[in-house]
Amino acid sequence: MTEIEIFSASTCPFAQRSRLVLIEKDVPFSLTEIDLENKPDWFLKISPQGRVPVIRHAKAVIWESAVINEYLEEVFADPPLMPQVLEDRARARIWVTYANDTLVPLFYKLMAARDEASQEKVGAKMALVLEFIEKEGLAQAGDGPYFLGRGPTLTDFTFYPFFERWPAIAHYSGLELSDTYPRLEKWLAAMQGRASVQAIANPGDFYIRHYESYD
Ligand SMILES: N[C@@H](CCC(=O)N[C@@H](CS)C(=O)NCC(=O)O)C(=O)O
Repeated sequence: MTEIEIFSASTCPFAQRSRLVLIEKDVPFSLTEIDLENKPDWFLKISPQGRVPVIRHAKAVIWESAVINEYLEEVFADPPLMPQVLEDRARARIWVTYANDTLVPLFYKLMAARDEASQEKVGAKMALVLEFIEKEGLAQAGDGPYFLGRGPTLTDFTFYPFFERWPAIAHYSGLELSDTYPRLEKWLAAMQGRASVQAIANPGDFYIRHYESYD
């Protein structure tokens, strides 16, 4: 039985976060792809801000990927994608907030930077963010490979879509994920090895084409 409907767009990193959580939890769902350039009227009635992702579960309509993911975690508790220890749960949320407040806006700023001066300026800020993730976020996980240790949590699925799109960042801004960030590389390899990620991953070229004229 289909329990959940998700309204999504294949290019959307926020929708990808929630699709990954649904797959990880093995929740039956139906997916409706929305053309964001040409949103149908019926979709605008479901999604108050006209954005994806949105899920519908019985009478509940929920949006904002971080909120959707917390909702899925509460309704479909098994397998858990949050740590059990309260302090660790708080830490997972700290990094979800960091992804949303710091990484994501800078990601789009860097994607939009198409001249050398702004690439250098925004690229330097992004390098600091990567270093912070490496030395403050992933370092606390011991041998990792995930943000909270040996098992993935909502935090990992919050960050991952932006790193799947990194080939486009590297292509347009020149900022590679080099071996300066060994923990980040190990984390990315662990994420790329997951069946959920492989089931819906797009290749780098897909994103290079998608972000060709981004501003
Ligand atoms: N903060 C939201 C962001 C969602 C978002 O920006 N979605 C984009 C696609 S990636 C969208 O629907 N854009 C269409 C629009 O804003 O008109 C979340 O985490 O779900």
